[in-house]
Amino acid sequence: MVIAPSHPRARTVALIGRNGVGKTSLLEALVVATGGLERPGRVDAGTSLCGNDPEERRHQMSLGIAMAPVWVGEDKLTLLDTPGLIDFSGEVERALDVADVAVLVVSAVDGVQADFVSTWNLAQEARVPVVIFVNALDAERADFESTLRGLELLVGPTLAPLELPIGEGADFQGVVDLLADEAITYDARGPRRGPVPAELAELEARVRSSLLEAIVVADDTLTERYLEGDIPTMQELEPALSELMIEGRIVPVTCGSATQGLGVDRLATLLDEIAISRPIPAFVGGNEILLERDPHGDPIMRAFKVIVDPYVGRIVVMEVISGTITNDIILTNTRTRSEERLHGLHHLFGTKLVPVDRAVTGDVVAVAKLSDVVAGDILAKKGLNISPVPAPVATPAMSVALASSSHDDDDKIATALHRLSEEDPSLRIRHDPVSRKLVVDVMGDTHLQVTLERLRRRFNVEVATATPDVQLFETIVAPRECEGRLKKQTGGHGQFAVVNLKVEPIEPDTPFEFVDAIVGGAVPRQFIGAVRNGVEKAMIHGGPKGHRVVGLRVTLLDGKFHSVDSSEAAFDTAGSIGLKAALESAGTNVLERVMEVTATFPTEYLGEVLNDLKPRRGRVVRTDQSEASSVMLVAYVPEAGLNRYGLDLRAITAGRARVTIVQHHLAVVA
Ligand SMILES: Nc1nc2c(ncn2[C@@H]2O[C@H](COP(=O)(O)OP(=O)(O)OP(=O)(O)O)[C@@H](O)[C@H]2O)c(=O)[nH]1
Ligand SMILES: [Mg+2]
Repeated sequence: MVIAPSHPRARTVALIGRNGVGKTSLLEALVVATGGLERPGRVDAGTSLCGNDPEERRHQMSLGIAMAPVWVGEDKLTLLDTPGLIDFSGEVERALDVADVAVLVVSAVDGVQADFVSTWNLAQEARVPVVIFVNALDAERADFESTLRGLELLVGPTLAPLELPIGEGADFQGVVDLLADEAITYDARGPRRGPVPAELAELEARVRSSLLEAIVVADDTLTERYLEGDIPTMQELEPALSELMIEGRIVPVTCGSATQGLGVDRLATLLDEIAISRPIPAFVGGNEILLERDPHGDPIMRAFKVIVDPYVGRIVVMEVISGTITNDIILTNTRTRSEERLHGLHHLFGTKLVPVDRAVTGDVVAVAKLSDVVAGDILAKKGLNISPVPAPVATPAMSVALASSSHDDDDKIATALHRLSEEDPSLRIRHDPVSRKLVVDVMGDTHLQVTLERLRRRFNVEVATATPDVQLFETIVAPRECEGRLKKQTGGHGQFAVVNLKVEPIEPDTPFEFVDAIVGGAVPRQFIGAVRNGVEKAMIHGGPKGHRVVGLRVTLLDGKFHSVDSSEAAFDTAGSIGLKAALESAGTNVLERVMEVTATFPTEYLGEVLNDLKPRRGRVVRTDQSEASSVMLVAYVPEAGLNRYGLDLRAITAGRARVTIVQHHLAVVA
């Protein structure tokens, strides 16, 4: 492996795109093309740098961010490989948070599909400049032209195709550089330049005009010239194109094959030219600002990923926001205010750690033995008051209850899950107080499956899963007066207490009300609290239908006591007896939780989203269409209909919905 001793500029590149388009293969090819590896490994043979943990191999897909550095000349680019399956889109968001530029990979076989659109949208939302790489041009059924048409439809006039493939499928040999107007073909000795083949003339003319249009549209002076009929030459357009690409105002398209290594060297050079260090949003002294990436500034770093390595232990991966970081530097974690010494900086080549002694602004380093640093933390020179802007919390797609054989196992499973969630922030663990079960929130079926496999392999725990219980409640149907009487004589002291209660329904969401209407000491003062306790205990214990009782006002109207045989315990029991009698004689209604669902998504999906709410017994409260292309929908939906809502909404809206779900009220089960 080539490791440059020093590197004045460092930046980060995220490889994004749908499942199986060739991101992990492209990372491998970029490392080879830039001299970091002699021969590429293969994802399908389990020999690639990234995507090689046992679960990744089993599922044949990337499951989390993986990385490797490449050097293009003196510059270092940290490549972040991301998973394509939508279950793991949280990882894509985290990579985009760090990236200076994103390579959006699309397969020339499948073209632009719904998943491509959702990844494109993620990059747009993160405001990361995008380069599109049309991959797999060597594959059978590769179709560059139709892929390009799909891209033109999605991206619009800012799409700037820089290259054309020469041949497709088994005939794929290289690319045409549209700016230089020359062909680059590849053989065993590498790339070779030559004239553009005549059979491509027609396509070249069309694609060059797309490129010309993209440059002209983004540049005012060129637009003016163009409108006056003065068409600039490609040589004249070149400087404008570079500038526009650097500013992220146009979307360049390049093409090639990751597994054949064709066109990949050109992508590396392009990335090096256009990636500039993006400023990082942060709170400084309480105000949100963009932190400039100053190589000569104070040392500041941000943690973005935690990895638990079987040999090294816990590793925190951090990007350098400003300044230079050297081995053994002491920085303050601005969240915990504790000082952290950075023993041992490393570069990560896939899973391999390579020690380095310094890291410059824009660089990414892995640091071991930082037990209190979590993803999102900022480490800075002592005295700097900088805190991170919290990342939005993704709504889980589904929840699953975990069943284990004993309580001891529960503790073990909870500990193991917490360890996994450090590496995988999309995994959330809760303890359901009613069913007393552990519940995990996951981003989809594959996410769940991988989590269970990791529990088994790493922690040796086996769990069964079940749909989480929906919590039900009950309340009295109508007001009722009842007596609670306890009279026992079992040798020595007896037990005696009588209470007369009026039990009436109130709003089920309001707290329990207890009214003391005793006059003349029918129940002595010191026993009134015990009556209330007894009533509350019976409510928690459950009504005639077995659910916790809520929404009651209980009035203690009257009672009787005995100077020797009455006690707190006796009045407590009498309170319980009285309440149970009232519930049984008046009858109860079962109540369920109704959640407020707030979803924002492109307006075109509104009809389908509304249809989907019907079988869930959802009631639309309002829709807000003040944003031109998206709609915000608020609906009340019973909890029972929501278990896989995140997943279904994602399918309906091609992953373009944001949704929050909070408890709103209780309602009688219809
Ligand atoms: N013919 C051909 N096959 C490719 C190319 N790139 C990738 N593949 C194959 O496509 C399959 C998936 O490639 P990966 O690199 O794992 O795809 P990915 O985008 O990382 O997939 P996820 O991690 O699941 O999102 C593998 O079997 C690769 O060998 C290519 O350029 N040409
Ligand atoms: Mg992959």
